[in-house]
Amino acid sequence: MIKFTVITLFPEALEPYLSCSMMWKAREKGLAEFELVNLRDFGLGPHKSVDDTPYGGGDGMLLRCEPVFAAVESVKAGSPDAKVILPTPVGEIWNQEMAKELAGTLQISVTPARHYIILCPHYEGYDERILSIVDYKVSMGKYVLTGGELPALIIIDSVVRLIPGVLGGEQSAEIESFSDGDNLEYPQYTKPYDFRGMKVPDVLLSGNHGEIAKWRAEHSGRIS
Ligand code: 6GU
Repeated sequence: MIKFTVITLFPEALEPYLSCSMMWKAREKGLAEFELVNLRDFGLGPHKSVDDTPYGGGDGMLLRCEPVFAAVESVKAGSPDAKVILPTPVGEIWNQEMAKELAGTLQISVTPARHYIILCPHYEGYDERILSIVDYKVSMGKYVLTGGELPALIIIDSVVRLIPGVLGGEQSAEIESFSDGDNLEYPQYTKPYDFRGMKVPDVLLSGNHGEIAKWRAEHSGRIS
């Protein structure tokens, strides 16, 4: 069982994705648990404020420390070993190895944490002191998003699909064979054989497993 707690100002943005397809199945099978915590609940004063202007001036608002620390501490109270992930465009660029590390499926992995807290920044950024409670800073690539919600879903999806039993047996075995090591992925086809004149490569219909494997190796691309 792996658990993700997402601390966010927009839990309603995450809920639908976590309630369908493989994420839902992972939940149903008891392999993954998702919890959404509304950062607003930890806001200050009658307006439940979570942000303020930057010292030194500048545009925009920054997430302030108090609500973020209070939210993380409330989750950690029941789960002291949970690790905190901060999606930020200045983090390490997320990749398959990192997904495996979190899933605990790396060969050389230390005992994986079973509970991850994803802290979604919003507005123009966050008070730097928030980093003192963060274990991993991760970026989804070299572009800027408005908040950490989409990155949180990407992290969760890429980790949960690696948990044994989440994908169907046949599918997972196949994915295993090309998500390891060199991350090879080859072109695939299903029926019909001829779609608007575009035909399936004949080798795939040959029944010759050696030739098929060779063709796939020759036509593989790298994920990364
Ligand atoms: Cl993790 N956050 C934001 N706000 N923008 C991003 C990102 C993360 N990764 C790429 N762009």
